[in-house]
Amino acid sequence: MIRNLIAALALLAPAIARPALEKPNVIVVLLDDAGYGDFSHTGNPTINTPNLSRMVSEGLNFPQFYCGSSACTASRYSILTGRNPIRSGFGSWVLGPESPRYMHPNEVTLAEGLKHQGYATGMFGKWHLGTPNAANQMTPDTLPLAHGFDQWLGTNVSHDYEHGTNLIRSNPQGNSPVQGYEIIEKDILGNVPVLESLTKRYTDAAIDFIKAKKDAPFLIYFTPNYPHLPVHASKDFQGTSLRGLYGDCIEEIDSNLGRLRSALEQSGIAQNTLVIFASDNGPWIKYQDTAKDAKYGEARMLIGSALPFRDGKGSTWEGGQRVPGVFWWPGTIRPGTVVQAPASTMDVLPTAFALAGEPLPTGRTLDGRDIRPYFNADKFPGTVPSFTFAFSGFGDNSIGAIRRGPWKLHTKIASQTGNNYGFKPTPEKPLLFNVEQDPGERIDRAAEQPQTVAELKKLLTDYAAGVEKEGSFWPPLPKPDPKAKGKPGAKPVDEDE
Ligand SMILES: [Ca+2]
Repeated sequence: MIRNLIAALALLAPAIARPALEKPNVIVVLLDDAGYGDFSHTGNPTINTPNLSRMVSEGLNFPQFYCGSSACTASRYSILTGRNPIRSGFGSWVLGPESPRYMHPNEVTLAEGLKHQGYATGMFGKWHLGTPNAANQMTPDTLPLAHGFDQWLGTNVSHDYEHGTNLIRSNPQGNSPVQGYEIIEKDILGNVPVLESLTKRYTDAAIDFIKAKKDAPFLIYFTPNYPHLPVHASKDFQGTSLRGLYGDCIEEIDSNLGRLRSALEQSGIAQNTLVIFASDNGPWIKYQDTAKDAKYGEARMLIGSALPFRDGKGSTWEGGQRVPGVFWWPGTIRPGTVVQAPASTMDVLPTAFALAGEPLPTGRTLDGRDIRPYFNADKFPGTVPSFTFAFSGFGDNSIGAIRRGPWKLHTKIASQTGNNYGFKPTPEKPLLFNVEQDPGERIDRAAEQPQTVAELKKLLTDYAAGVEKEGSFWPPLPKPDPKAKGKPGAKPVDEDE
């Protein structure tokens, strides 16, 4: 009787919270194709994102924040490995449902490192780093559980493939498409009820995960499918935003951000949790003038804004890779912190590993940095290494531009719009912009800054040579052969990005 009473009391007693800096929980929220200018805190006049604004006012805002690539797969490789996607060996910036390649098992991911430190690891949302298919012998190495995640609910690729986009969850008893998984819905592109349910469905699962894992450290990688085309919002949010369906979709994500926050607060672990918010690339402005599209509808109304930056998804202009970068950790990051120095999603892994006590992986180059001193210089003394950033905005992940300090040098330009804005750089005659004084990259300074041009040309050449020398975990691909459809070395067969 007494023993039962003590046991019952023990259940009622609140768990003793661990110190805030001891293996903090990490939640990474990564939107798909949202632009820099799509949020209240970046000045959008008709999209209301109060929950993100609250994270900004209570946490840290990086106005100069970059994602790892201007396309989905390559960017997701970067945030999960801390490495530039030119190191991936994918041979393409997007891996469709038929692509043979996937995240190589030798890569060390954010989830693997934190799992090694005892974290529970959950993923909720789009993966896009491999699909089991005939070209890779249906290997389960293509999917999240092979890369450090304990559980997953989400889609293997973007939701706009005619065939091969499936809503999948991990299930130890499941065997579709491979052992350990269960396909919940197949080919979801035309399945509007499922598409409208995704954002809330992922959040519900993430909240269940928070409640179940609150007494020990955890990682949540939360990757909504939106606002990638086709854009959807649930019935509760349709027609609620001044911006139309695109705004409804973003506001639904913002509202669910608030639900995640409430779950942390109700579980008493907000002070033990670092939340990071970013987008995987800029808005898909290739469709900004498309009045009617079979898959995407009136796409021109459903494209976000990269302003004040030029271009968007799929380009080496700043609009391809400038995204919101918000970090929230109450009690550790001081409210209202603004760090004007540049940072990127590649910094997430080295920073999270340092917080968890996990050594950095060896035998490979990491491009990201430990940026903890930006959070709070008293709690994390030290200096952050200087920022050098290579832009790999091409289908083959090759480098077209490099930034150091305020200067950005372009040797070739990628844009899905077909517009070069009047510029024609070459490796011999590159463009040079001061992207702090001229964020829209309008005024070429190359002629008046020959010394800077020479230094950045050398930096780019040396960086590319270093990548070439190190290689990737995948063998080199043969030269593209348009006839070799679906085989390694083939031109990517999937246009979806
Ligand atoms: Ca994307």
